[in-house]
Amino acid sequence: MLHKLIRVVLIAVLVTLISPVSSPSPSFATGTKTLEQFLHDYTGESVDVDGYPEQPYQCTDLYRLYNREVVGGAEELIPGDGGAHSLWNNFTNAMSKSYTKVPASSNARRGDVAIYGKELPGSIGAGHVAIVLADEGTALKLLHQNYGSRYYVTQDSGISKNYLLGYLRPRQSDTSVGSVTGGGSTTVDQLGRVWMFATKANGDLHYRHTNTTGDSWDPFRKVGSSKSWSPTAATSTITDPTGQVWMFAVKKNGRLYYRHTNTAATKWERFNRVGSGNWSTSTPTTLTVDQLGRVWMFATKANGDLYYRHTNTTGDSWDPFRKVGSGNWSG
Ligand SMILES: [Ca+2]
Repeated sequence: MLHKLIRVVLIAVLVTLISPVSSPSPSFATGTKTLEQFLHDYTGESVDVDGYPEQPYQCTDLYRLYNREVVGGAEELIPGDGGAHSLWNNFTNAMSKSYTKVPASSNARRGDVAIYGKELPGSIGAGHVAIVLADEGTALKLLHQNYGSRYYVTQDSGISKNYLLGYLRPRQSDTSVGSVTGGGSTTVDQLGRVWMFATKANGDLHYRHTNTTGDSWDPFRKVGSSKSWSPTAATSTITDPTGQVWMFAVKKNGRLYYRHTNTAATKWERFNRVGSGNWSTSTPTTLTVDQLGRVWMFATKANGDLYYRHTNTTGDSWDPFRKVGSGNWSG
C-alpha cells in the first residue's frame, strides 16, 4: 500500500515537473467573461445599454458591454460628443487604466478595440467602434453592431482599415507576466486550445488561452483580487475528460482555492476553498487525472504534512483527504 502511494506521489511529482502549475482566486477583478463567451452570448443579438436614441442599437452599446464584461474597465459614458470616434479623440484618464492606445499602423491583436474616425462614410460623423477578431493585413475581421444598417451584432471579415484611428488594447493583454520563482502552468483543453496561468512577482495572477487553431491568444485576464496570490507557488491546472479545465492556487495567506470551467470550457464555476488550513505558499498543488477520469490532487501544508484526495468519476465530489506518511515533507 505504501509503495503504491509512493509510486502515485512520484508520478504526480513528475507530472508537476513536466507541466508547470499556477494559482486561482475567488472572483475576477477585471471582466467576468472570456472573448469566446462574449461572442457566443451576443453574436446575432441586438444590444442596448442606454436606451438611446430612437434606434437604440449603436456600435458604442457593444463596446460598453465589452468594456464591462470582458475588459472590466471603468463604467462611463462615451466621452466627447458621444460618437464612437471620441473613444480615441477624447480618451479619458479612466480609460487609460484599462487600455493603451495603439496606432493604426501597428498590427492589431484579437480583443483590441478598433476605432474609426468621423469621416467614415455612412457614419454621419460618429465614426465606428468594433472588437478585433483578427488582423487580415489591409483589412480586419471585426465583431460589431450597427454596421451596414444591421442593428444587431455581426462578425465580418474584410473590413477596410481606411479611416481607422487606432486601437485601444486592453491592458490585460500585457504579456509581461510571470514571477521569478513561481513559474507558470499550462493545459490543453478538449477544443485544442492551450491555456496558460502565471503569477507576477507582485502576486497578480493572470491567464489566457489560444484559439482552437493555436495561432492567436485571447487577452490576458486577471484572477481574483490584485496582489493576493503567492508568487512562489505556481498555479496548477489540468483538463479532465469531460472537458472541464481545473485550476488550483494558493494565496499569500496560505488559503488554497480551486475552480473549474463548465464542460464546454466557456465559463468558470465558483471558487471553492480547500480545507481550512494553512497551506504551503511555496509548493504548488499537484494534479493528475486517472483512467476513470478522476482528478487527483496532492497538497502540502505549511507544517510539511502532505495530503491527497480525488474526485468521483463524474468530478462533482471529493473523497476525504488522506495524509501521506507521517509528515515532514519538503514544503
Ligand atoms: Ca443605445
